Amino acid sequence: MKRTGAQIVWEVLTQEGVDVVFGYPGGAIMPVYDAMLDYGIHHVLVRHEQGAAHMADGYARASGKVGVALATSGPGATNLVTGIATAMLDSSPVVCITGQVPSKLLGSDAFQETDITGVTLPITKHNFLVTNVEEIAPTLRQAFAIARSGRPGPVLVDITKDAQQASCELVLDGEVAVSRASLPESLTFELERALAMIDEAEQPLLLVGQGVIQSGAAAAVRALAEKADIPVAATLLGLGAFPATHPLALGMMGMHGEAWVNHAIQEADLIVALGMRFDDRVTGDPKTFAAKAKKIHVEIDRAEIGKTVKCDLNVVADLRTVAARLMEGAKSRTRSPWREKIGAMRAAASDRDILKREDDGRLHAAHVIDELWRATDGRALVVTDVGQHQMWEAQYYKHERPRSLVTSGGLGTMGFALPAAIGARFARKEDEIWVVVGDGGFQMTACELSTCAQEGLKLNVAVINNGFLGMVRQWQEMFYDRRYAATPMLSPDFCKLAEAHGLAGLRCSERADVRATIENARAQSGTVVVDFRVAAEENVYPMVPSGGDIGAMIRRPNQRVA
Ligand SMILES: Cc1ncc(C[n+]2csc(CCOP(=O)(O)OP(=O)(O)O)c2C)c(N)n1
Ligand SMILES: [Mg+2]
Repeated sequence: MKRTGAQIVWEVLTQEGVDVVFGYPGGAIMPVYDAMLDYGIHHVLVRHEQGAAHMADGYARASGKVGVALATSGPGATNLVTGIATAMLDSSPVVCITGQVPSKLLGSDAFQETDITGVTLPITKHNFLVTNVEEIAPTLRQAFAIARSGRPGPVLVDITKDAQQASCELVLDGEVAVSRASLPESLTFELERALAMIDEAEQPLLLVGQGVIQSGAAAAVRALAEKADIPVAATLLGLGAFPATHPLALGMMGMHGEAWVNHAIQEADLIVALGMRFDDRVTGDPKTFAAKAKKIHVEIDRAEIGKTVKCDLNVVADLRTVAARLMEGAKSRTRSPWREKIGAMRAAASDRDILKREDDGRLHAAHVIDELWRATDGRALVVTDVGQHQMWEAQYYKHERPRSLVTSGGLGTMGFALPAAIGARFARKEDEIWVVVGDGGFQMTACELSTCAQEGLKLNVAVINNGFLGMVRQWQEMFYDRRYAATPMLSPDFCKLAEAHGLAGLRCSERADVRATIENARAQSGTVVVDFRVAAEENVYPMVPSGGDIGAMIRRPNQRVA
């Protein structure tokens, strides 16, 4: 039976198992929108296309499935760009479908024409321009296969309006071939070497990244850590890959990592990096990073090998398979001296913990996050924005399970949290979701509150309101002589903003009221925005100055423990 290109788009989405798409209509995508009414896929009307890309990304991160965003040509497509770049840097499987001007107008500066495949070339895993109806089905299917295979990433498919309107026979059979990372025989040598290096090490560490979560290796990694008695540190995106309250869990590494984690990395004689890419926020100066350690890198993307840190052994393969093989082959042993050494470093750091300081009468973000963790029993899905609040969340919310934290790491995209949480809401219908967002980032995409209202969604939004673009202010305080250029920020009344959208708003400025406010928000059926008025000039510690030695952290000024 013949179908139009627009119908074929929905046929393929249906076949791919897509149950929700996030988008915004316009001239060049109207045929696809018209055909949508005849298909059973739920469409979420966003308020800005950036939101559509973040929602698709949040859906993907929360579910492990491919998220889909839809937009028109020109400004619709370019509004997706920040969201696509965010998904690219964090390896999130997203397919963006954009309408394009009719093929006979391509290159003529037609109304709302932008060369979006040109624009997104460096920020997509792959992209396509489709001008022929016959190519729509095979191209879209390939887009899904590319987005989810190997190291996942965003794929954009730009379809001209005439291709959407034309008709052809639809054939949807057969597998779509994509190259898959396999574990060739030759890797046996690498695995044996890795096992020997692990066994010889006295002070080894496992460094877990998002790849552990995405490849489904978390259980095997945990078993490996337990069998070989190896402490585990996580990257920001690796939080949740290993249970935070496990005795071998050390916490987050890097620029705002825990002091004992960074010291342990500098003391280690072996690091086994699993599904992480030695981001500069992790390594600081790569020359001084883990200088005493031999290094093993297990990674699916060959392009990451040796990019910043040269390792002694590289294993380019599917992490789930490698972790299972390492777990099987590892010798059972204990490493109590090493664990005790790290334990002592941890104890020495505890008097700098913000929660243990004498009550100065002010509400701190750490109080809010700690209460949130306790109130939700560590089981919520937390979606964070970018800034100080993001780092406090990473430090104080203890993530026990994979996919319990969604955050923009690589690109550090302010405005990510609210739309990403909306996407996550569709992926995780049963789970409690908390958005942790700064007063600055919230204002970038707060228009999506209207989407929450229209869709009748339940989200809890904790605005950590410090009256500043806090993370930039912190750098100004530390490195620019406290000259606060363009960081004090006036915000609207967030409670009234919520109310204007038909949603509930709550305010909390006292430490004693945090728990009751959280419970109040949880008890309401719709989306609630909580304006937590926190101390203005508080800093995230420890801090490794950009490009510095991770062992040389700026520490919180020591205060007497109450
Ligand atoms: C889109 C975007 N613009 C600028 C920045 C630079 N930046 C990083 S953190 C930050 C401040 C964030 O302020 P806020 O949202 O209030 O969070 P806080 O740090 O105060 O917790 C800024 C401006 C960014 N990361 N993303
Ligand atoms: Mg702020």
